[in-house]
Amino acid sequence: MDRCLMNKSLSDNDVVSYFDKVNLLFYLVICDVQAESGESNKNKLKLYSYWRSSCSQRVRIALNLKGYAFSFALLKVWICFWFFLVGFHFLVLIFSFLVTGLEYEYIPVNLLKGEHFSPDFLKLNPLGYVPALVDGEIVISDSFAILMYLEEKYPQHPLLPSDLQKKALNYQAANVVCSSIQPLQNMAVLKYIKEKVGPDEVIPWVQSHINKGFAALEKLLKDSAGKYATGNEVSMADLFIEPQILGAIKRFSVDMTQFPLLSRLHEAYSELPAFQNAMPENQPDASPSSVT
Ligand SMILES: N[C@@H](CCC(=O)N[C@@H](CS)C(=O)NCC(=O)O)C(=O)O
Repeated sequence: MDRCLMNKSLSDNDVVSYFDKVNLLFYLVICDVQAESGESNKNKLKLYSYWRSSCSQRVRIALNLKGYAFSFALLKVWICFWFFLVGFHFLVLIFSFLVTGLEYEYIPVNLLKGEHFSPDFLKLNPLGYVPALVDGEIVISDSFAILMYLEEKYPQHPLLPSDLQKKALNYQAANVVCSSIQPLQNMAVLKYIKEKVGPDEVIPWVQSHINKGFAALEKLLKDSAGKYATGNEVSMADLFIEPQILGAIKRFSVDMTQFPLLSRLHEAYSELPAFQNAMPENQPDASPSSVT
């Protein structure tokens, strides 16, 4: 077989050796890009997480999204390159890049066993809450702070739109969830209500706060929502909304028919791999039989 490549006739051997060199070059370029993007820092990025924690889930989605965006950028480069120079022989390798997110080490913190109050974990977050992210010397706890950190360090797949109004809307929707809903259903709060008020009051308490927050989100997003909360791209608001909807449905039996917009968004999220992989049941520490 002869092949004309860059105005030069090549024998079979030439093609093979050219092929190998190009392959090696690509491998090195990819390692370099991965190092830049943090994908190779497997030992560096550590997420302290609990499978059922909605706050941890926000961060897991972000880590997945940031990785997927990176992979799709690489995919385009690879497809063009191999199509024009070599053919489709190695296209299959590309797909391995599609199924990975930004790599991180998952460190489970079992809230039911009180591991979040261990001296070691309290060094990471003095409040004793998951998630916490460790990136080398940098320790960040609080999902909002972590997402802002990831956003700046890994600009691929931006979580915040450049439009100022939409950006503000993302902050507001995220904070409806992380300030006005989730803290009111935290373990410590539910334990207090159960013990001081009565076990039958726990679910009505949580439902009333979720209903209030979800009603506000429906109004807040009604003019801005596209396929997702603030348009047709996934953005920060979505990362807060989906874990809260999941908890509302699975743990607190909230009637979602009251919230048509949020129900539609929930459907859309369920189709996205970055959201699917971040689901509680897909985490290494998942224990479907346990109850929080
Ligand atoms: N604002 C914090 C809240 C963190 C938080 O409340 N985490 C929950 C799990 S979603 C937790 O660790 N709860 C333990 C407890 O209540 O003792 C964040 O967004 O990360």
